[in-house]
Amino acid sequence: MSRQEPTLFDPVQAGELRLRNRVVMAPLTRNRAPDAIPTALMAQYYTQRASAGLLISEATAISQQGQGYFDVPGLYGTEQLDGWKTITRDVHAAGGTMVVQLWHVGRVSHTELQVNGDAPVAPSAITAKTRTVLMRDGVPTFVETSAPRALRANELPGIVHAYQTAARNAVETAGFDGVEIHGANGYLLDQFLKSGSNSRTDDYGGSIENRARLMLEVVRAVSGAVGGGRTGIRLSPVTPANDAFDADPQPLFAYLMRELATLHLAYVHVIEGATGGPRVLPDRPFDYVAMAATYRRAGGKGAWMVNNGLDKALAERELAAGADLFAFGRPYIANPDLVERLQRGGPFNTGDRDTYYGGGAKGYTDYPTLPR
Ligand code: 8OZ
Repeated sequence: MSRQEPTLFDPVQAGELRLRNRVVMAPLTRNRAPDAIPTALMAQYYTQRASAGLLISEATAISQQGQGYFDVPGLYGTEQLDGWKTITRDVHAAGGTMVVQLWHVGRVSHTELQVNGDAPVAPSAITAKTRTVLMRDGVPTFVETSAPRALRANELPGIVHAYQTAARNAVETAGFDGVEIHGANGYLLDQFLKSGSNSRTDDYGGSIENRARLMLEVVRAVSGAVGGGRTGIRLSPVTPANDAFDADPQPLFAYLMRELATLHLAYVHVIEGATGGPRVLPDRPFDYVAMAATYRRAGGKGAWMVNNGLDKALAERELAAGADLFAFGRPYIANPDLVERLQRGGPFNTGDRDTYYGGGAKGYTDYPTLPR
């Protein structure tokens, strides 16, 4: 008898994480955490979505220096950890599994959000051609990012340590099942990785090995603290988000895959194409099949998670091609019961863009589920 092929709705193991299905809620910035403290409303929002195989939290700052937007949550204060603890308790009571996304924005920030109004930090003093969002008279407003200063090499151990501390607190104190290192979308670790934002001449710039060094130090420190089987990483090889650019990404990500394969991670999460945009960029070709094959050939056993513009049919094609987990972003804003809707073939609610970032319950916890 032939073995039954798994479906999107069958359980799967990702490192130490036993997931009840393969549908993942992608990390989604929603800017509803005043003073960086997670709220009861956020607990309601995540718990509504707990039928996902895995919930990945919105990007969450590991330190004040890692902050880049108004009202995004943190993991570096007692009240922040207490807020998350309520959320993970409620998600677990609903049978869900949840990791927190560890975030340092690097140069994608503004002096107003930094300690003492300092310049944001980056691999090099190169301003990102992008904007952040600050609150102005109660209205979320786009502003140009501030000019960053280059981190000194002797500051980098402190940054690695901040990731490690945040990860430990996330699991031991806040009750998360694991962590996802945000290595994508033009934030700090991606800034080090890519040639467009890193012109350093020390051990952290220049060659592929050097540009990948900080990210790999962070992965080792975090997985050392909470276990590789509770650690995932998110990558975006060619996204133009936040002015990210690498002149030759294929060998860069091949090197990363060979290194990550040795660290026994829960999963590798790959944004295919432009974050929230086209999956294929004519001026930025990239072979994701080759990237995954390099990881597997090097012995990588983590789950392979794909993201960007998925619908059921595309997720099923990627499943047949060997991917294990399927991260849905925007569909999860408007469909708390997305798993059931995918199972039934729809219908799907459409999200209201005006309430994506900031605000309260409207456009956040008020999307209907299907009648049972
Ligand atoms: C949208 C708005 C602000 C931040 C990312 C953390 O792109 C984000 C983000 C997305 O990874």
